[in-house]
Amino acid sequence: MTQSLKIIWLFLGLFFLAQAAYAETSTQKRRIEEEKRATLIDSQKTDIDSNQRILFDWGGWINFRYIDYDNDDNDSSSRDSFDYTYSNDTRLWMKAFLMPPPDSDYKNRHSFYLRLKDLYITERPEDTAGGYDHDGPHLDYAYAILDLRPFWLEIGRHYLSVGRGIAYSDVGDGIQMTFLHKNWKLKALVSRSLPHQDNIDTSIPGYSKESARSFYGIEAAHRLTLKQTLYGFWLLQRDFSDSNPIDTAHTYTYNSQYFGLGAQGKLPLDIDYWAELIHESGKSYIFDSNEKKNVSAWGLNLGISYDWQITGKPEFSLEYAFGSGDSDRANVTDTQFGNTLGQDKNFLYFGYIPTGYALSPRLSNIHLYRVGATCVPFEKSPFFKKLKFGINYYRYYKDKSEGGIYDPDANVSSSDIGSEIDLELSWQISSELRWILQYGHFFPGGAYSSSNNDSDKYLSLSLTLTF
Ligand SMILES: [Ca+2]
Ligand SMILES: [Ca+2]
Ligand SMILES: [Ca+2]
Ligand SMILES: [Ca+2]
Repeated sequence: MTQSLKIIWLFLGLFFLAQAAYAETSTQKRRIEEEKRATLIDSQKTDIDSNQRILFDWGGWINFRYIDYDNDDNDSSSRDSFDYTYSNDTRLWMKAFLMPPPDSDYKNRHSFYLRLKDLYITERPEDTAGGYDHDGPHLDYAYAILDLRPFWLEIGRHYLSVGRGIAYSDVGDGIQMTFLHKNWKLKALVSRSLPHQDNIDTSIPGYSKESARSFYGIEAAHRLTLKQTLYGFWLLQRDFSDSNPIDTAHTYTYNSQYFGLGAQGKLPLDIDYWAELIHESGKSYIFDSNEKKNVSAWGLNLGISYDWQITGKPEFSLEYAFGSGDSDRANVTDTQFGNTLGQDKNFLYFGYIPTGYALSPRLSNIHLYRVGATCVPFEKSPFFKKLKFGINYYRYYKDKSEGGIYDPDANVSSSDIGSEIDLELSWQISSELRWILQYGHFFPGGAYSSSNNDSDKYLSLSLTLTF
């Protein structure tokens, strides 16, 4: 057995030795899926300089993960209902490219990509409320890209988004058309939520693995200079979800639209920046009275980051994110315990923004401040050159102190939600093996009552094999 194989088995062993709590909230599931998606993105690309007319390739990706979660309930005196999980996620992909003839003026490249997903999760010991969940095998992606330049048509099941992906980003069944001309990029999309997708509103009967929402979006981006891009988008979300069993006493329909403006590029000293402002409007229902109310909400994300070009590749970032809240809403995603009075000012969105490992809040009724750094400390070492260390510090405040946030335990009327420190150690051991450790510690603030303000801890160990 080689030295590197021994080390791999050592890390695998750590999976089964570590003991502690968990079951993911939907924001945690989403972050994990986004991180997986990022490591799979290369499988969707191809080598442009090939001389062959038809390229075909396939491969696989297997992720083993152990997650321990402690005091999701912020109460160390009561047993955690979420303790820990083991998961095994397998993705198999294939792709085919139809390339232009060599030495021809015709440059169009059409492609097809297919990916299957099979996720198996074991939650806590079987002698308690835990159990198994087998999600799959599902069709993860299946899409074709038709290159009709200056138009590109993407058809099928794939990842769609507008702007930075906060208002909307998800895998959906849909069509997207992109038009590129000089410094302009225009796109239009229509998509439908996936079958078996959980409803964002967990108060609707049968919310689990049942959701029916459609998204219609347009976006225009203009590159002003090589270093500055401005963009704007409009997104319409229509809710066709039904309660199951049918609940005639309550209406759960949540229809919304989003208008966004953004900019990204470089500041002096080569500092990267991004800025996006989103206004949400729409209609939601009050649970008890079934009164229809207007939604009027805001989202904002601002950030800068700097890559220092020295040994160790240090990178620093600063970020602010905001999602407006409603003072009479206890729950930020549901109709029940949702808006009870007047306008619904809660920002509810269908995309993603990273908000940390442990508290992992939605961007609703919250101000989030983040400062972070990453580095590659041993880039000169042959074995550890792809070992990367990252740290993030988060500070969270409520927008409306009387309102609730994504964590139901933060139910005291105080704007101080608390702070969190997240650490990540990732190591690309070889081209086939990647190991990641993530640890998050959330320190609750005044929004937690004195009997419910113990720290949340999150620990994840992950090993990914690709072939
Ligand atoms: Ca635990
Ligand atoms: Ca909590
Ligand atoms: Ca507990
Ligand atoms: Ca209200």
